[in-house]
Amino acid sequence: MTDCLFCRMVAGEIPTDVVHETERVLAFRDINPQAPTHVLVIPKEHHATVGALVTADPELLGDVVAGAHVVATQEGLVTDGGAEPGYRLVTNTGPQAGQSVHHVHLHVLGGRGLGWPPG
Ligand code: D5M
Repeated sequence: MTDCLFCRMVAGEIPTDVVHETERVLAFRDINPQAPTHVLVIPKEHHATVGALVTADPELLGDVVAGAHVVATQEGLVTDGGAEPGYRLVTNTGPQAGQSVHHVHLHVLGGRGLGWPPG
């Protein structure tokens, strides 16, 4: 039994709205969506931050980014620089960035205009 929320979701202990899954990656809808599409993409293996993940297993980070691309494609957000809507990938690291779950995750955000710079 782990106290990591996302590890518990990987283990099937908490209801999870899964939109994409591979052997090593899970993608599910954020419980508090900030845009029409707001999906979190995580490695099933626990790594606290993106820095920890890329240091330990850069190939797995690639798998997570590939998972985000699949999700964006499924959601109709992928663009080649043309008129398609596009999307944003965010990974918050540490308290000043607002990381609240210490299991690395990519936010896939899209479906509305997104302001820049972020708050
Ligand atoms: O993002 C952590 C994100 O995790 C935040 O957007 C809410 C989301 N969250 C928290 N609990 C759940 C559950 N149970 N299901 C789905 N999504 C969840 P951070 O960048 O760490 O602030």
